[in-house]
Amino acid sequence: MTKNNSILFSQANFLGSCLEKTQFPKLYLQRGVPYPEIAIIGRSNAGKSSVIQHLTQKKNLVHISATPGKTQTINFFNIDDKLLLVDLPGYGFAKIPKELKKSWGERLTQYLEDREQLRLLILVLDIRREDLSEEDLQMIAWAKFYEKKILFLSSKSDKLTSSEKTRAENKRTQTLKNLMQTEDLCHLSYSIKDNPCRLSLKNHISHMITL
Ligand SMILES: Nc1nc2c(ncn2[C@@H]2O[C@H](COP(=O)(O)OP(=O)(O)OP(=O)(O)O)[C@@H](O)[C@H]2O)c(=O)[nH]1
Ligand SMILES: [Mg+2]
Repeated sequence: MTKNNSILFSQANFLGSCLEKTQFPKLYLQRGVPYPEIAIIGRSNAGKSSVIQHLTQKKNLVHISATPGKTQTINFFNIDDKLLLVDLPGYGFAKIPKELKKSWGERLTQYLEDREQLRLLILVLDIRREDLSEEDLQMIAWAKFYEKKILFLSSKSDKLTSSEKTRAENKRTQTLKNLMQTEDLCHLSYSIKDNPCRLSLKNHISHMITL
């Protein structure tokens, strides 16, 4: 029997913006099974919210800004009444006050540890950055420890020439293979200016999570 597992991202509705785990939405499929969840994570300004907007093709669903630190809360979206997509505040933005930074870190950790239904992490990494940040490495270590799947997205690929892009992709794939200690990983380049990227991301997501 073949099951249609494709996620179309044809409907996206904002469910709420919160910081405390008591406020996280609780949506259930039949028999009390929570909606599976995908979280988009990465450095501030990496392009996380832009990926959500591009994927859902819905204007004004998320806040996008050239200034880092735009998304400051955890934002939940209902996708096709099948799953939740979560836009997380970015890490690594130097200019936010120390106290706020600390509480973001704690809240991010709280989110990650609370959401058993988290099926997939999409780690957004600006393709132009040669090295992964300390926080990126921590995220990868966390995902490995909790056996969460990760899809690596090298964002803003339109900012490089085709040869620079190939070089950056290959180098990063190798870095990620070393870190994950596997040949079997999912690493895609992404540009919000490119429709085939969106289709490819949708296909990969549909393959990586079971509904
Ligand atoms: N050229 C180009 N610009 C992009 C792309 N993706 C994102 N951007 C730009 O990068 C900037 C940051 O994008 P956001 O989506 O707000 O980044 P974010 O990761 O959500 O940032 P925080 O909410 O601060 O953590 C914006 O100016 C976007 O327009 C892309 O694929 N190509
Ligand atoms: Mg954002």
